[in-house]
Amino acid sequence: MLKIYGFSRVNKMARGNTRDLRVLWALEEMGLPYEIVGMDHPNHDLDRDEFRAKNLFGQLPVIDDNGVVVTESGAILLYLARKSGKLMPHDLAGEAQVLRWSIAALNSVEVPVLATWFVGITGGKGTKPHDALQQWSDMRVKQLDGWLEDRTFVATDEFTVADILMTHVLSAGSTDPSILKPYTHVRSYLARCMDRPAWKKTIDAYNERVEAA
Ligand SMILES: N[C@@H](CCC(=O)N[C@@H](CS)C(=O)NCC(=O)O)C(=O)O
Repeated sequence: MLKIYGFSRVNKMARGNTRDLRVLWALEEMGLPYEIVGMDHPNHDLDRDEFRAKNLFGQLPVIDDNGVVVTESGAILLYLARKSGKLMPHDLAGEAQVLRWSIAALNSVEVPVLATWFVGITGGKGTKPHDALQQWSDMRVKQLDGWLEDRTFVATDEFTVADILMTHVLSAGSTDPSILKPYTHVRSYLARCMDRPAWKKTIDAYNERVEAA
C-alpha cells in the first residue's frame, strides 16, 4: 500500500496550509488507495534518523510506494500522475504543458510569494527588500491573471496536477491574500479549483485528523 507521510500535529499557523495537502488532494482526485503515516512536528518526528533516511531535508510530504521513496510535492504529483494515468494528458505535447506549469507554480510563482511572506513575518514589513519582493510577486500574479483570462485550467483544457500545485501555492497561508485582490481571473480560477469535491474531502479530513500545536 502506498504510504504518505503527512502531519498529525503541526503549529497552528501552518495547520491547513501544509504541502502534504497537495499530495492528499491528488490521491483523492486519482482514487488511488493510500495510508497516512502521521508525523508530529513539535514532537520532532521529522528529525528522527529513520525519517531523515527518507528525506534528508526533514520535510513533508514524502511518499513510500512499496519502496519507491519520493520527496518534493511537485515530484510526488508527477509520479502519481504517471502511476495512475490521471491528471496528466497522455500525449507528449499535453504532458509538456503540465510539466511547464507545474514548474512555473513551484518556481516562477512560489519563490516570490513565499519570499515575500517569509520576509514579512520575520520583521521585514515596510523595508525596501520587502517592497521589492511584493512588486516581484505582484508582477507574477498579474501575468498569470492575463494567462487565465480565457482559460478554465492553467495547463490544458482539463484539470491536471499543475492546477493542484498552482492552487495550493496561491491559496496556502504563505501567500498574502492582498496580493490576489486585484486579480479577478486568478481568484475565480482558485475558487473553481477549490470547489472540486476531492479538495473539499481532503481539507475536511485533514481538519478532522491534524492537531494544532
Ligand atoms: N519543496 C518542498 C518543501 C516542503 C516543505 O516546505 N515542507 C514543510 C511543510 S509545508 C515542512 O515539512 N516543514 C517542516 C520543517 O521544515 O521542519 C516540497 O514542495 O515538498
